[in-house]
Amino acid sequence: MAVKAFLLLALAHLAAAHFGVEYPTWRANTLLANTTYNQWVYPCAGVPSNLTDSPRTDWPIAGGSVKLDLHHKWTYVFLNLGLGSEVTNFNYSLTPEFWNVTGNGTLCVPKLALPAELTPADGTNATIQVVTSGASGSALYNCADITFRSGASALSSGDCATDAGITYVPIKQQATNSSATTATPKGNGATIAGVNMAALSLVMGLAVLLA
Ligand SMILES: [Cu+2]
Repeated sequence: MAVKAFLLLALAHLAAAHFGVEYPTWRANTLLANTTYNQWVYPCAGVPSNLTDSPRTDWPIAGGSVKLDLHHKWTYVFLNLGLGSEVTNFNYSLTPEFWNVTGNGTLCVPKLALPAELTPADGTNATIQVVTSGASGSALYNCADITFRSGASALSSGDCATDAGITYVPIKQQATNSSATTATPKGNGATIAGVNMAALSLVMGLAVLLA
């Protein structure tokens, strides 16, 4: 009975959790129960890039909107981009400061800037990869195919509303505090670090069980 209940809970998690990409339109709905798609699979949840019926959204040439449907209580979000019609290398980061998102529901960012070195021509195909990560460090993936268009515009503020209760904080990469790295630990530093790591592992393990 316990095993059956656990399996039902696991299945409920598959259906209810993870995340969706509302804009640009994702390659396929990877949350549907009757697909073999799996958001744990890099780079695009197992959705191939050559589906004949997959949508391709016209997206502004200088960067546009991204709208996500987040189901977890908190998540880290990374957005990457690769050029081409069948992208295998997502070598541009659209989130040099990745997002620490608290709350679940709709998160819409009106205009995502492109990296300075990326200046696509009108009509260039590309794919945006959305990566989310939680406490365990393992990641979930979805992709949305776009065409850069000089005539395309960002979503209106009415179409790009973020649900109340959702906040996101871009995480700045910080230079290491030099005094902290050069300081000599008092007492047995290795033991202290080991204890902390064990405690951290335990917390993360519990988080996985509860996720
Ligand atoms: Cu989930």
